[in-house]
Order: sequence, then structure tokens, then C-alpha cells
Amino acid sequence: MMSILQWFKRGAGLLCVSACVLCVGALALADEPRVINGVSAMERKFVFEKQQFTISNTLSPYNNVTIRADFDGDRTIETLVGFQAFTYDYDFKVPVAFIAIGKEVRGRFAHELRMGNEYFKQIELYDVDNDGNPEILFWSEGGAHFVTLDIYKYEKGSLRQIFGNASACTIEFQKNPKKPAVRIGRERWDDPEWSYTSGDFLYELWEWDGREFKYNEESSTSKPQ
Ligand SMILES: [Ca+2]
Ligand SMILES: [Ca+2]
Repeated sequence: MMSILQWFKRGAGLLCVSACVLCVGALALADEPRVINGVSAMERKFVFEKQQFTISNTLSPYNNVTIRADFDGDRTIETLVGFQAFTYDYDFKVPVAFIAIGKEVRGRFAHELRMGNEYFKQIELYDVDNDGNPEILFWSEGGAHFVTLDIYKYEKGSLRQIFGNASACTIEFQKNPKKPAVRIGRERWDDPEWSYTSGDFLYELWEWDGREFKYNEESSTSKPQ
């Protein structure tokens, strides 16, 4: 069976995944990659913020997506990839999720990286600021059901983060064209009967006001954390 290194060397199968099939959950990882997407244009080992990372050798459709679209409205196509990587903290292998975006030129991928939580979960596209260009919703996970949502706007060839938060009590993006919002569940520590499985969370609501996500105190039951 072909090893992942051979796949990378052969630059196999750049596959364009449409935005409509992007809700790919982080399920059990396959032993062998079924699809190698845009990460095949990257070096398998890379440095981010002075630390070395390695792209996972168990890439699959569940932890690796590629999207080609015009993210900044300049009428040229960028490639966005989300993928699983790892690094070492002393002797401990630490998983880290990433996104990378940039232009593919003559087989090379000039990209900008951003790090998420430990495990890649999914990427969604949504035009948060209603300018006709999609923003990037980068979902990643950590231990104990901890889910991180980072939202980026790609403009003038660069990523700008417009939202970032995390919760162990569910975090939900509300696709309201007039007022997109993020609802972040919080623990109900003052209720001795409460547990994570009861699902009755306190929550913060962060609404897009045309320029940024703002905490809506009236519509929230928890202070911002
Ligand atoms: Ca573009
Ligand atoms: Ca937009």
C-alpha cells in the first residue's frame, strides 16, 4: 500500500472540495489517507511561530479539507486548507489543527498559517460582513469536548481574525444574514444539579454589528469570559 510520503512526493490528487460538503466531522481517522488535498503542496514539516510542526501522516477527509475560492474579491483564486498536524513538547507528541491560505503558483503554495485547538474539526464559509466574499469559520477541538471557533477575514492577501472563542458547553454559529451571531454555552456552576450532560447551559450571545462581533448583554445569560 502506498505510504503518505509517496503520496506527497507524487503530489497526488489535488482535489477541489466544494463549500457545500465542508461539514466534515472529526470522526475516527483512517489508517491510510483516502484523499490528499491541498496540503500535498506544502512541506510536510514546517515552522510556525518558531516551533516545528509536522503534517499528520493520518490525513483523511475527516481531518483535511481543501477549498479553492476567491476569498478577497480580487478575481483570483486562493487555496484554503485545513489539516491536522502535530508537534513535540519535550517528548510529548501534541496534536495541533491548522489552516493555511494562499496562492498556488507553479506547484508551489505560498501560504499564511493560523493555528487552532488540538484537533481539526471542520471549516465552514459564510459571508459574515455581507461584502460578497466568504469569511472562514475554523472549528477545532481540544480535550473534554472543548470546541474552538476562530473566524477569519481574508483581505489584501492577509488573514485577519474577527472572532475567536472556545467552550466546553457547545458553541454555535447562527447564520442570520441580517445579524450573524455566535452563541457560546457556559457552565452553570451555581446549580448543583447541573452537569455537562444536562445541556442546560448559560450562554453568551455575540452579534455582528456591521464591523465586529459584539457581546449582547440583554440576550445573554452569562457574562463574557
Ligand atoms: Ca482572491
Ligand atoms: Ca465577507
